[in-house]
Amino acid sequence: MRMFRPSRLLTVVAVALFATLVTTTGAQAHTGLSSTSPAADTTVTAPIDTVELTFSGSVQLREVTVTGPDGASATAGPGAASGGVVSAPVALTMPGTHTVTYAVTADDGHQLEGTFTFGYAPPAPATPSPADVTTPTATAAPVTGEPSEAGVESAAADDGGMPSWVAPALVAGVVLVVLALLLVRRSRARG
Ligand SMILES: [Cu+2]
Repeated sequence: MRMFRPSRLLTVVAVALFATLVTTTGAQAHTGLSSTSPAADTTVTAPIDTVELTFSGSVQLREVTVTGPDGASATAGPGAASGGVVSAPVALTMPGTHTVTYAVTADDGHQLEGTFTFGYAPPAPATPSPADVTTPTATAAPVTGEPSEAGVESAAADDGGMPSWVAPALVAGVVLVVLALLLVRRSRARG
């Protein structure tokens, strides 16, 4: 009988150790970050207005920040936590890597902190429109702005070297001469 006692003791110890292990493992299922939107290390091509972090349990928000490629804040307002979802309004203005940094307190009292990044690569319809705007401005500027010498010179070149005022002056001169002749004839006819 004495021979079995040490083995029974061992069995009890083994069971106790196993139970402790199981209990500890169960307690280690802490709240964690389950997913994010945008997903970490992905690139969005369309503008988004919210970054969301989904945790495996309820959390209380301590801080959430989103910074753009230039390091400036890309958040458009204060973040909020609802259950296990933390959301942060954002306004993405710069293409490039954005960094999301969060700090929450899980319901089990543990502090969770972390960071992840996502890229922003919007389509570029912005490139043609500034060109369209610039082109008319550039062509309109010389015409309306300085019509003096540049305009006269280009007109002169088009007329084959003759200054642009010559033709109107000739016409005016001819008209004056004709009028003068008519007046002279009329006055002679009366007299
Ligand atoms: Cu925990």
